[in-house]
Amino acid sequence: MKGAKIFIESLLKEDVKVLFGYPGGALLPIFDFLYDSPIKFFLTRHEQAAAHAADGYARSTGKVGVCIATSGPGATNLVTGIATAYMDSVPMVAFTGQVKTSLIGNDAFQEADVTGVTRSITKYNYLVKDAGQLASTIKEAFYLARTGRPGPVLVDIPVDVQLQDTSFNYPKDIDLRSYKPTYYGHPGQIKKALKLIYSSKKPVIIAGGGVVISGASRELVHFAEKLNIPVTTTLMGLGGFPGTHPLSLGMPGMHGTVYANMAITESDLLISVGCRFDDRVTGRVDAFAPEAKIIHIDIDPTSISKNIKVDIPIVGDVKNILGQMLEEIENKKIQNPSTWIKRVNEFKKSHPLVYKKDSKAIKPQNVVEEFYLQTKGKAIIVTEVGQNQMWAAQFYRIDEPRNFLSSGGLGTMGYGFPAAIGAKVGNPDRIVLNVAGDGSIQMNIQELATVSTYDIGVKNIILNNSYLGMVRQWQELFYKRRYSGTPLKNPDFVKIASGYGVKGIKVTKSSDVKKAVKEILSHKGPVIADFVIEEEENVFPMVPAGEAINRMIGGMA
Ligand SMILES: Cc1ncc(C[n+]2csc(CCOP(=O)(O)OP(=O)(O)O)c2C)c(N)n1
Repeated sequence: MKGAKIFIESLLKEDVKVLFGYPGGALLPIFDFLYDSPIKFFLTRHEQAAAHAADGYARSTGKVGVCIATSGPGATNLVTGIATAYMDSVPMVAFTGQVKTSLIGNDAFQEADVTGVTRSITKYNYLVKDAGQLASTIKEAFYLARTGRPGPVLVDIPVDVQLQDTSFNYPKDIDLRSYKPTYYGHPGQIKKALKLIYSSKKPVIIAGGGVVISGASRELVHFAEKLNIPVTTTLMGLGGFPGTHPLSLGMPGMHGTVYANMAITESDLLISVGCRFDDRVTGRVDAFAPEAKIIHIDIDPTSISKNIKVDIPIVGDVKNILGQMLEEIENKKIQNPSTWIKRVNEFKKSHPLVYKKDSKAIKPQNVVEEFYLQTKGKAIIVTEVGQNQMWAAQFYRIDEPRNFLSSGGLGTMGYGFPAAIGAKVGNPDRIVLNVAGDGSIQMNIQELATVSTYDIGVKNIILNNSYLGMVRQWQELFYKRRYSGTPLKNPDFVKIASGYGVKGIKVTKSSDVKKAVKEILSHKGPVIADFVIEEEENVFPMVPAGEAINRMIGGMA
């Protein structure tokens, strides 16, 4: 069997149904076999978009996302998408074509050392030099991508390897001696942690992306309810604990809720579940949870005490560990910290998320709220990066895991639209909204061609403030309103949509928001909606960079 055919057969063995990518000379043999394979291929209009689409597919379905690009510029165009997936622990396998093995290192036409380039942004990467190694390499790549702390794996396949004949044997099992993730928590550590929990008076759970990835939401709800502990969910953890649950504190950190940040600051015990203490969450590290002992549950031992020093680490899969803890506490009497819950609820009441309503100018928060109401909180929300991302996180309350997709770690503008394409392909019956800024949407706006070609009903909600809003906000607050490099002269988005054969709609008055949202949601196909919003609206509350998280500005009722 030819290497190219082995590639297709191996993907089928991995149950790959969809592939996002872009062809080129170094991939011709593979694309020839793809032509009549059952794998559905989606041609994006830029390789970066193929990587983000695979990422959105993976985050929304829990399956491994797969993308492919040709050698040289095709491969380097994938880099931002791979780095985005790496930072957010997304299971993805990226394939790249490579020049002939005999030409590698010769500065051949369209040659790039893609394994070198992606070494620090992949969980692992391979250059396959012999077709005899292809099947086992693909098996390993998928295994590595989805197990342990998931992440992107890249497989670089020279064109002559794709043409080489060999026999096809797809390995059944895998045994990597140097890769043995820990899945269950150490019983001694669990006992110690529970002892600390029983004696705490002001505990807070901080739930991160690990809860979503490991599918631990139900366990987390049981755990929090049983012990009556409030839960704050990071941007990556949104939906890992229901946003509408009475114990939910919303998001912590830079644009988190006042009550989440106050609860963390006053707490005597912080239980981190699959959260890696990103600096956007902690603010000034020495003032973060200053009174608290910290329990840190994480599958990745290198995350432990990396940003925040912890007292009790428990390494393993958070779903298993919460399960282990729930078994242990089964019949124990738990002290009910009702005074603490009362205090937290007072914070919630006195400092809700607010914004100034306006009868004329459209408020971005109101647009998000209106979508929340009309979709009954059931949409998959994808975001771009900037203010749009924060307004989506604050005002669309997410109750289910895998329903909020956002580039948290890398903060990649241009992520949202293609990731929404991947999410819609993986969940064709769901409403998929991409909450976007007028800057971000233009980073991958060419994907209108993709949604038009395959009729992928993604709704792009542009919160159009004619600025690179989040940067402008910092310039307003910390650089004397000197708007350097942030004003945007935008195109007519409705005309652009129409050029691609996509429905476009422009909304300029706040009184039209409700009707417009209804119109957008009732259209089956893709939409680009241009909401012209208050230009200098800010995201509040805000913790200035490097400040303690209880030193918030703005947004107080
Ligand atoms: C690829 C990339 N380039 C630059 C940035 C820095 N950055 C962060 S937010 C932002 C502004 C985003 O503007 P827009 O998409 O219009 O969204 P808004 O903040 O106005 O909602 C910029 C430039 C980034 N995150 N990603």
